[in-house]
Amino acid sequence: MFVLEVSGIGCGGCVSKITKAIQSLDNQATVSVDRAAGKVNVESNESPERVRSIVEALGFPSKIGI
Ligand SMILES: [Cu+2]
Repeated sequence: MFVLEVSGIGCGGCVSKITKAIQSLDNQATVSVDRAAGKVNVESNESPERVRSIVEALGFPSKIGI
């Protein structure tokens, strides 16, 4: 599992956009979004960097958390 720190998750629509985008890379991915904390927890075989870049391509500045 890895965590992305994501800015600008304003509403539930953003949460579902982000979730769907990650699942389009890996349909087995488990995604859980903590909107208040700006953290997206991802369980996936995809690399954190690929997941980060697809989230960023949606317009959400993202970095890989620790
Ligand atoms: Cu939104």
